[in-house]
Amino acid sequence: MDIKSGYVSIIGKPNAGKSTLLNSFLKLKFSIATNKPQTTRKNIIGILSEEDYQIIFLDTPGILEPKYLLQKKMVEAVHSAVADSDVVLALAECSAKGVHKDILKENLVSEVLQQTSKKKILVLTKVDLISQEKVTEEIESLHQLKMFDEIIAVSAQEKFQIDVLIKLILHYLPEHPKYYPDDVLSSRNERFFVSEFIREKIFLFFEDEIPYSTEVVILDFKEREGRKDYIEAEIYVEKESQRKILIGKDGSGIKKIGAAARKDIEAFLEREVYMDLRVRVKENWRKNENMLRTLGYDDE
Ligand SMILES: Nc1nc2c(ncn2[C@@H]2O[C@H](COP(=O)(O)OP(=O)(O)OP(=O)(O)O)[C@@H](O)[C@H]2O)c(=O)[nH]1
Ligand SMILES: [Mg+2]
Repeated sequence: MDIKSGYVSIIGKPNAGKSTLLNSFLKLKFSIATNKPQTTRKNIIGILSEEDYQIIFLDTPGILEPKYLLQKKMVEAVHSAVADSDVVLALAECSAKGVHKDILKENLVSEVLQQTSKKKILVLTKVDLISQEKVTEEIESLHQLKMFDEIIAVSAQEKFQIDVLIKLILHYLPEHPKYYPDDVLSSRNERFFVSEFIREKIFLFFEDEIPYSTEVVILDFKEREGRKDYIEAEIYVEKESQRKILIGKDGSGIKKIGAAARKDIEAFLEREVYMDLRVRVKENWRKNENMLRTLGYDDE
């Protein structure tokens, strides 16, 4: 049997729907997704294996003009994902007003697109928010630009056109044996997913600078005979005032994060866990090269 396999990067502006799209390809809550921009910070590999193909998706951080070292590393992660891929999915989100075409203008995303000779598919996301007529009109005018090999409109939320997009990707993938065994879902380990599920709750429950000043570190994660898995995690913030806000009155904030994260973690791991969660101040971790390296921002 001829097998097709390859790498497909998912890129776009913050909040375009990249992580939600990856989750709908894999039919799993996998990459964290929230209504706040810059939710994703590191490339996330999600592997879709079927009998005759394997697609290795790379979900990337939203591209923005970097203001501090962490954001610079997030943009570097996008460049490395594109360099590693056979096909690039460039996402542009729809809203009631129309398609957000900023990725086609002079900015970092269009730069990435122009620099690469990879096959490019323009994916209009959140098409449930716009009328069919308007989309057809937009697609026609976008075809005139001749920037993309294909253009397709999808809705990850409504599971609309996801299968069609997979077929389109397969058309451009090379014949190649599978890179990973069928049961491998990601190159990231369980610790990584645990920390992401905790970080997602902070993005969901807290506002302003708090989510952006936060990092989650797993200190210990062990399986215990006859007992629940034990997870010890620390949430880093940049200031004492942020630590107080996260902990909340009588610990209500941290309890809420822990309870919600534990639900997702248990669903993902398919087993029960006991979680010990603390908050610690690490001044300026977002701007410190050594800290960021320790936190894994140079990996993958
Ligand atoms: N209506 C609608 N909303 C969607 C759809 N896909 C994603 N969203 C919403 O858009 C928001 C952003 O989604 P994400 O998947 O986190 O976007 P992202 O591009 O990964 O964002 P960053 O990681 O921050 O760059 C979330 O609130 C999603 O629920 C869709 O198909 N329809
Ligand atoms: Mg994301």
